[in-house]
Amino acid sequence: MRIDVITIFPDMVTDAVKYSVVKRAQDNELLKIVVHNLRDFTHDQHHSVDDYCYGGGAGMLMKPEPLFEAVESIEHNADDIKIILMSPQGQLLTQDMAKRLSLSSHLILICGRYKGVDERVCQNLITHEISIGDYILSGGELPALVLIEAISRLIPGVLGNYESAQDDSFSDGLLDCPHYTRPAEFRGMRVPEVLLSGDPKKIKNWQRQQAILRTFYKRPELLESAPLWEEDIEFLKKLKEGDA
Ligand code: 4F9
Repeated sequence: MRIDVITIFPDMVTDAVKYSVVKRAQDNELLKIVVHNLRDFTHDQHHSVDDYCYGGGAGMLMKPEPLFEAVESIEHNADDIKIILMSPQGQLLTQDMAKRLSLSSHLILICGRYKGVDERVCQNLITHEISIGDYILSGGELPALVLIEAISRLIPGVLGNYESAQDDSFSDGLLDCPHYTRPAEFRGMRVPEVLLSGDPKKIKNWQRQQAILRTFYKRPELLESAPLWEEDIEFLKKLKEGDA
């Protein structure tokens, strides 16, 4: 997979992709990340990438010419590319979306700054608009890095078998159950006895119920789309009746 990033802060992106799983993906040649400085595609003396808004109002807008030229400078196959603008107006990033994007062969991520980008960029250059949440940031660089990390982990071969197997059991639409490590007792706080029991069936059962319990209290809306077993539904019913 190849990801091109267009930004006015290239160092911010180049530095951040030198760590952890994203670094490993690149080292193993499963992912190639190329960062482009938007100012390299300006032609005026001041290398301006932004300008005032027609119709007035506060704030600057990103100019269309450098963005079009930056995208056009990237060699790509037209039918197999997604040109993505990181924007608070985009579709909300989810694990499912990351999974779908991880199957792509080429992404171009555009990091907006200022008040946004000229509408002609949205209408005629980009193919997707993605948000990482309902809050305002100063620019799309951190959102682009979040997207890169979420996608990198899903590229086949990037995670070891152990890591991805671990992931599978938690990407079942529920929050994870609580985990404990040694010591079995710390300052009077004990690890739940069932985990010390050595009974794998009992432990699995407890972990599943804890995952449902947590999801029920912390993120109840997730239960509506999580695939549940009959025992889960039974347990949930008891929970709702205040019986568990
Ligand atoms: C982009 C916020 C994606 C959330 C870009 C200001 C942004 C953002 N997700 N905010 N520029």
